[in-house]
Amino acid sequence: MPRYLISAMLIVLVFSCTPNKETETESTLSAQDQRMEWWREARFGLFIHWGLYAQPAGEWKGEEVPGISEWIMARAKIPLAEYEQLATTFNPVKYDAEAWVTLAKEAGMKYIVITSKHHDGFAMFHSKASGYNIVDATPFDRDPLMELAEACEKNGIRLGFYYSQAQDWHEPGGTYWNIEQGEPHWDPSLVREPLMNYINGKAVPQVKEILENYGGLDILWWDTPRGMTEEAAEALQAVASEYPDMITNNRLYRPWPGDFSTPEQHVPPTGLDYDWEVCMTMNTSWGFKHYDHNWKSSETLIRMLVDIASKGGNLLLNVGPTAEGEIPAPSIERLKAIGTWMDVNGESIYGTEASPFFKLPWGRCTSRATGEGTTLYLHVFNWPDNGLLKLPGISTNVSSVRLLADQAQALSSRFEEGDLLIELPAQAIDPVNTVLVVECTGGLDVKSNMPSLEEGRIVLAADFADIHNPGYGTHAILKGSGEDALITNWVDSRVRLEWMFNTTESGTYSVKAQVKAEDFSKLLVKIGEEELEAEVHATGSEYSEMILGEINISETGDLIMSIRPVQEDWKGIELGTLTLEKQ
Ligand code: FHN
Repeated sequence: MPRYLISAMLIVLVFSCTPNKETETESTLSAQDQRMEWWREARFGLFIHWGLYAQPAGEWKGEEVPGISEWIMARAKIPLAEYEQLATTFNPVKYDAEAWVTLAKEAGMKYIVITSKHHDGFAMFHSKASGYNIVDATPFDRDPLMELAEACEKNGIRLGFYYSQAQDWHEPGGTYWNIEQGEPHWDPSLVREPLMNYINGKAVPQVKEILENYGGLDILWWDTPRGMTEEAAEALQAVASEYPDMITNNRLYRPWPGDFSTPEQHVPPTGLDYDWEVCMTMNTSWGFKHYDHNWKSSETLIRMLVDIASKGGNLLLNVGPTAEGEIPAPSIERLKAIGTWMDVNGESIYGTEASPFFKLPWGRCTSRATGEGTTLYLHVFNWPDNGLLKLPGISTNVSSVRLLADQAQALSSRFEEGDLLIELPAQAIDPVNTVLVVECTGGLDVKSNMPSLEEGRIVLAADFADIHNPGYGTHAILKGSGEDALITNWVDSRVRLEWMFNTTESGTYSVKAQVKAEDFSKLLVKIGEEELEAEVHATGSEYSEMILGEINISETGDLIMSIRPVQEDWKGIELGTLTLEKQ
């Protein structure tokens, strides 16, 4: 059963039902579709993590504090009274809301979500419910979120506020990370009170303030429901539901569907059966951390946006402004590079739908229904050496193939053995991602290119793997395509790989793999209920083909093979093509 249905059912159990459930579900769904319309069109937004934590910027009393910078208060176990002192010097005089909004717009973003209150409990807006806010507690005599709301309104950018509804490390009733494990708050001066004191005394009034005073928010972005209760969620939801056009995410409570789900710091390997938005940092920390130089390249970010759009999701890309109120230069550089690409290619992202193809080794596809048929946008990451781009298993009428960046140039195409072959210019227009526009008229039928049994073998190329990377951790990276495709950087033992394939014959199969390993590691290969523990011996700096063992496949049809590290015996490997051979 799809996850959203399970969640929806649980919500119905948790929160009261109406006498006519069916009618309500139908009308709720269509109201949801309506309020989600702009968001589905937008595809790309800016996340801003900005608060007092930008001042220490990852360092406390001369020591670097590991982890994400907005967590410094908890990580360094800073007593309230000391952390509060940050407010007395927080004075972001270089803050320019118009400049931030213009930058987001230039990057091709259509909405902004900013932290109105993060876990440290400090409100970045003028709050009557708590004096611990930027207007009343700092020398900065301005409400930056009011200025941002005005700039967004002026520039036609949608606005959302992030609000940490459960974790509030500053309040006696607020929760913190290990509260559910019974761990005490690190500051004993904070004499604990019931959660509802905080919810009714601060969270509900503040949420009312942000919803009432900032011109009507488009998104309310809840975060970390640690220690939340049904009662607390009900109280907050009662406020949010006064704003039926506003979108909320799924983090109010567990389980809670909201309007969209929020994969964090990783891109799901396939599309999800629910609206979703990946939230992602450009370096590692959400809040500004002055020594976090782990920047993703513009190429990675552009391809990530495309990858997400090709699976039907949105990208909320983060910046962490400084305590002076400036967006760091490396973030600006990347946003501008994305904007340059979006200026030319935005049509292939906004309002598009997921790819109809199973896998495209050379890149990604986004699509759009037209009056006459379908427009396919082919995002070519790897420009083929032979000048021919293969669109596998497609049956349709192609009325034209053009380069999005140079529409005057029509490209020749022909069908061969059920594939569409497109003749490309010798050079890619944009080595990061050149987009082709294929106009299809009439129906569109796509035959899956899922690997299948042919002459006793099933070939599972690395670029056909679904990579399940953890949100926080080292990500495995796919390099190259086709026979040359490799899974590199597979060091985190939580990363697992999956391949879908089809077989018409059950029986015993040997599993062969091209592997590079500097040390001994163990893997668990699984197909259905069958498992194979495989030993990978060091190969040195070269790839070597090795037999991982034999596995029984008891069913036929579409199946999934997964490979995961054996945690205690994992040193990391690189992986090329896998082959299953019928014995
Ligand atoms: O703990 C927070 C973290 O600081 C950051 O705000 C992210 C953004 O999605 N949310 C939480 C972790 O899931």
